[in-house]
Parts: sequence; C-alpha cells; structure tokens
Amino acid sequence: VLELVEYVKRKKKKGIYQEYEEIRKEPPAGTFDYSKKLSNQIKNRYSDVLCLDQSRVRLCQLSDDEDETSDYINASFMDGYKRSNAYIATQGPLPKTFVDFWRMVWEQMVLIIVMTTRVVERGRVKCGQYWPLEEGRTEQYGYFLVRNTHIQVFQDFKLSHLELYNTQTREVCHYLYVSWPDFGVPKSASAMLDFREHVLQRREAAVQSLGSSWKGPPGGPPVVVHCSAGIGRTGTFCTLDICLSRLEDIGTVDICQTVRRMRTQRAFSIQTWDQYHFCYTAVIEYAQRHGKLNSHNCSSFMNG
Ligand code: PTR
Ligand code: PTR
Repeated sequence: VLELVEYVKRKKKKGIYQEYEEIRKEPPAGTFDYSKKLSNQIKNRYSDVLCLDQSRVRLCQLSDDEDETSDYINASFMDGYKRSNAYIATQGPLPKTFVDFWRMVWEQMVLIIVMTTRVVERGRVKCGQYWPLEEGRTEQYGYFLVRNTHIQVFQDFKLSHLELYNTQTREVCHYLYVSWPDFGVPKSASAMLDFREHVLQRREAAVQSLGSSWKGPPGGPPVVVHCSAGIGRTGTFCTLDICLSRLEDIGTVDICQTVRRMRTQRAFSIQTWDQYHFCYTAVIEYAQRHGKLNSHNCSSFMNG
C-alpha cells in the first residue's frame, strides 16, 4: 500500500499544481460592496481579504442603532458536505470587532469555534485575544460575559470550555490548534486528522444537547472556523472536513470541485499550492488509515 500511495503522490503532483493554478486564475464569484463601505473598512483585518456580499453573515440590526452598516462582520457562510451553512469562515477578530464576533456567535447559536492560528506568530499579531485565556477568568465584551470554565490541553490543540452569558447561558467550545506552522502546512496530516475527529465528536454532542431547541437545518448551528484572514488555513481545514465526510459517505473525493465551490462562498479560500497539496496528502493518509484506499480503487477515488 505504501508504494501505491507514493505512486499516487508522484503521478498527481504536477497535475495538482496545475489544478490549483487554474482555480487561482478564476475571478471572484461576486461583489464585495459591504466590505468596501467606508464605515466597514476598519472592520476588515486585511484590506485585500474581503467577504462576498452573497454569503456574508449579517448581524441583527440593533434597535438603538440606526447605522445601516452595523450589521457588517467579515464572515461568510459556507456549505459543508450535504449541509448548507455548516461553517462560518471568518477572520481573526480585531479588538474593534470582538463584540461583533460574540454577537454573531450568539445570534447564529454557534457552539463550536475552531481557531487555526495562534494569536501571535513570528512576532506579528495574527488575531486579537477575544476570549478569556486562563481558566476561571471572565471577560466582558459589550453586553456579553464570557467565562473560561476549564481548559483541556492536548498535544496539538487546546480546548477551552467557555460559558457565554447574555439573556441565557450557553456553553461554547473553543478549539485552538497550536501546531499549524506559521508558514505553510503541517508536516504530517495525522495530527490534523485527529483534531478534526475531536471537533466532529464535540459537534455531535453539542447538537444532541440542543435537542428540540434547535429549529434550523439538521446538523445543527454552523461551526465558526477562523485563522488570521479566514481564507488560507480556514479553507484548508474546511476542505478537508468536506472531502473526508464525502469519502466516508460514498468512497470518493473531489478536492478541486470542493475548493471551487467554497470560493464562491468565501473568496480566495486556500491560499497556497502547499495548502492545496496538503488536502491531497491528508485525504490519502485518512483513506489509508481507515482502509478506504486499496489497489482496486486507487485510480478512481480522486475526483470521483
Ligand atoms: N502576503 C503575505 C505577506 O505579505 O507577507 C504572505 C503571507 C501569506 C503571510 C499568508 C502570512 C500568511 O499566512 P499566515 O498567517 O499563515 O502566516
Ligand atoms: N494581506 C494579507 C497577506 O497576504 O499577508 C492577507 C492574508 C493574511 C492572507 C493571512 C492569508 C492569510 O492566511 P490565513 O487565511 O491562513 O490566516
């Protein structure tokens, strides 16, 4: 099987590069008018990473606020495998947008936050400290109180159990993936795969706990996924999650179409060819691990 995998990797490498170049050449699938409004520009972490109007998450208009731009946050709904709005892909919150971020979490009934960047990397701030870092600590963000009740530390990630207080109390799981290197992609996919398994199980449990109080689509509220800009590592994580769900379901994957489709909802998803290639190697690793790749289907399981 190892030889087989080497073969798939070698054969695919050039093709994968070309595939990604094609994807990158395509113009964005819509307009960015809301992101570009003067009063919203300060809410974007990067002036060149805007969100498409068609899929943006709108904050509920506040009754005491007549400002028509107050519904803006740099965040996009993204579909998952056979699930619409499975994710919200967003940028790392800025101090100016901490309250907006928690408003979004509250309004969309988000129970899981996946953060794939560290707050500071290579001496540069990549994301604001928008949640209480230490166990037992409570912070206030506008009219929200957030308490970090306890932290579980794993080898590659930390899970903080947060309580979000507003008109009720809600539990929100905050995953911080710490070993995604600041440059490029993880060396081995296995840590990432373990991480995803963990998040999936939590999501199942969280959705169960909602019971009949959840009126939205089956599968529960969206999972918030963010890095610094909300396109590179976020896109990579979600692409993997979608492809592996499909692999589980029908035994094939289509990375290229998955990324194309994702880019119509969150423009510029997957930033580098390394990240794109990583999706392939991670899928192969997963398929091997779960006995889904063998000499019979090796040539057909990619792209359908
Ligand atoms: N365009 C960036 C620059 O001007 O340096 C390059 C870059 C791209 C930097 C991605 C960082 C990037 O991601 P990360 O936040 O993962 O380091
Ligand atoms: N202008 C920024 C840059 O290129 O440095 C935009 C940017 C930053 C793009 C980070 C992607 C980045 O990576 P990620 O989406 O993984 O945080």
